[in-house]
Amino acid sequence: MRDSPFQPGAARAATPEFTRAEVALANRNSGALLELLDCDITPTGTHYLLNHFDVPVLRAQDHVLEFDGAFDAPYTLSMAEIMAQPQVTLPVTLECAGNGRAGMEPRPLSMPWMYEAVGTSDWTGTPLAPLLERAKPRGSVQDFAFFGVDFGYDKGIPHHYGRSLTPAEVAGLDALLVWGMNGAPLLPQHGAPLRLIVPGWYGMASVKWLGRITALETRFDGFQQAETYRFRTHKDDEGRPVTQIHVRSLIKPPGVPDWFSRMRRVQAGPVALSGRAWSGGGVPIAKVEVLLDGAWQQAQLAPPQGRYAWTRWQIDWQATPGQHEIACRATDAAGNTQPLTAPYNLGGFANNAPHRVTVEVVD
Ligand SMILES: Nc1nc2c(c(=O)[nH]1)N[C@H]1C(S)=C(S)[C@@H](COP(=O)(O)O)O[C@H]1N2
Ligand SMILES: [Mo]
Repeated sequence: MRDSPFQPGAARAATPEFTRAEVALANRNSGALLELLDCDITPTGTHYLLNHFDVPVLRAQDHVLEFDGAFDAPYTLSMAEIMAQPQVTLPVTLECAGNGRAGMEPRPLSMPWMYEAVGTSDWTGTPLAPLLERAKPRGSVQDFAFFGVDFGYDKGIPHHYGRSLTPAEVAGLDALLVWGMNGAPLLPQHGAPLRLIVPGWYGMASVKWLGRITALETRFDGFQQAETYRFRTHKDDEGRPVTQIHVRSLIKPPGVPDWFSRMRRVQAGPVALSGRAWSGGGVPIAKVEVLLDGAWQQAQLAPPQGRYAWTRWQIDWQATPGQHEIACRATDAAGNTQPLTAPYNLGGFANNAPHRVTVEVVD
């Protein structure tokens, strides 16, 4: 394994591709380590992060969740009262809607995710719906708005991070109020002491540092709901809201990496390739295909890990010397397949084009 297929100092181009602001965002918002895709549950400290503003440090003993607005019985709950509710633990794959953004042309300027904005955790909490019911929402309610404690500016607009769900969406989703992650209390950067988890939807719906739920008799028009997280093709396009996760898959990169280029060195011969595939809305994965030596070949799927969690796939490859590009693409049970090029949108959302990995196979 000592012969190097990589040139010393090759590919260290000085041309800046990403702006300083994008690199600064990438330093704050870490992504998954693809070599850990073998783990059914992403080790907690390696779960991706997406924090729009600053991480608030909140004490569970002081934190409360307020229900206000168009409820007939508005109330406030302490963390102790929330944690005394019926408890469930659910494995859920969370993915940022911006995953794949850096691969869109032209690249929208925001967090420059390539492939790594995804992870699976065992989330512990209590169902949201019964606690909303207890506050007696009026029949006229159109939206429930969920507000984080975090506050900042985007495009000049000051706001608490806030997202909404309609009463029909709440009824159809298994949303949880969550205080635990992988058997431990939530970490500050993942929303401690309380967050929402909306299984099957992109991560933006899973509001962290949840402090207030407001029932509205109009549609919620907060920045993170109405201004962003929409599929828009031009500036004046009203767009469609980003909701469920689109089908996607990743490869655990085989062999060993080159530090700078991340290209892989693989020994010729049989190679066991594996990875993960997932879709949104609780729809199972039906098929994963892997591009090997120019042909898409069907991988084997492991049994599903849960309705909202990713599925492991594997395939054997006879690697022959030379440079190869391998790729994978999944199809879900609703018949959605990853497109070779995802449709462009201004926000760079839901780019689920196949994951491609370049490998140098050596004898
Ligand atoms: N309050 C609050 N909630 C938030 C965010 C945020 O910035 N503030 N980011 C959202 C986005 S865009 C994503 S992808 C997920 C990321 O959750 P994680 O950092 O725990 O992986 O949290 C969501 N919830
Ligand atoms: Mo996100």
